[in-house]
Amino acid sequence: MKATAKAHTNIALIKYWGKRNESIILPTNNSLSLTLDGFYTTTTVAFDDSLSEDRFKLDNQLIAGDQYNRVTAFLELIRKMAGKHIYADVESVNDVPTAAGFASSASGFAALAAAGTKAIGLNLTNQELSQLTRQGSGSACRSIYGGFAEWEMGTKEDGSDSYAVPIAPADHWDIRVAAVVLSSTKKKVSSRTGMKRTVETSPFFQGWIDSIPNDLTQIKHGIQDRDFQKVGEIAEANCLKMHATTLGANPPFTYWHDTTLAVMQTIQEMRAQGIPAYFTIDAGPNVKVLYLPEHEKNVEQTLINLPGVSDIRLSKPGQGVTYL
Ligand code: 2P0
Repeated sequence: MKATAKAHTNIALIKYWGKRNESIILPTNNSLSLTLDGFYTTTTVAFDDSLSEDRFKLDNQLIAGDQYNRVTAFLELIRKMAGKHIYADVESVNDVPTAAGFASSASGFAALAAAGTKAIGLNLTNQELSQLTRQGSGSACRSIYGGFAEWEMGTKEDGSDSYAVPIAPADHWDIRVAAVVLSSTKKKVSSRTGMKRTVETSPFFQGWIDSIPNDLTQIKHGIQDRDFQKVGEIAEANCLKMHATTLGANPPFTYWHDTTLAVMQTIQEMRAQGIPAYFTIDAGPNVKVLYLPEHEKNVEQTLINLPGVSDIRLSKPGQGVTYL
């Protein structure tokens, strides 16, 4: 009753921003991401009938509090599915540098879902696994697949049609992502709080939702055709629209810092000089830059020299969940 799984994090090119059901995590729009090989979580789950409660170790530290509660609530879903009332020992190792501003919850819940279901003897399809993973953390459902994946929001209120589907595998296209790590990254509004406030109060939220279908259609064509300019332009514009909704919220907020803006401007200047590079930003101040392999040196050199930038972490497209 023991299994180990590895899952990579992902970066959304069309963002998930808004929930219609907070308890089973149903989104208000489809989203689309690229799984990244540079950032991953490896998790071992061992169910053991001598345990009287779940145990969760992250990077060799015993975890209590909110993080523990989220893990044990998720294990409860697995136990219910399997019809077995048995506690687990969970050991996770994160190779997702927190400072890089990636949600380790994406790789974390994807690895936990895969290892947990296998350990308890459930043999799920990827679709079933993605649907389950979604209930741990929304963006994690996309990490079941490698390369490009789309999370279909679904229409049913029981969540049975809300899961990710593969769009193109990792070897379809060698597109790169640089995570630009800023020296000061204090985050004031969590993505859960930010999303909720935006849905409930921002007059720009409906405009955001209305713009999604066209962005999705266009970016999927761009991915199929390996059209970097098209994919980059749509991803950058989609990110800016998501962040615009936060300025309309009550109370208003932004995830951007001064260095965030400096990196955004630098990317736009690079483009003006003929180097194709585009940015995207999640619910935090760090910037992710999309570029093609032939421009890697130039992108890295330009960004590392900016004041306020402390590190650059490069990544290629990554694989979906694997069992070790
Ligand atoms: C995304 N983000 O699509 C978007 C873009 C942040 C901005 O998914 O509440 O940690 O666990 O479902 O997945 C961050 O939110 O939120 C996120 P929950 P999650 O990647």
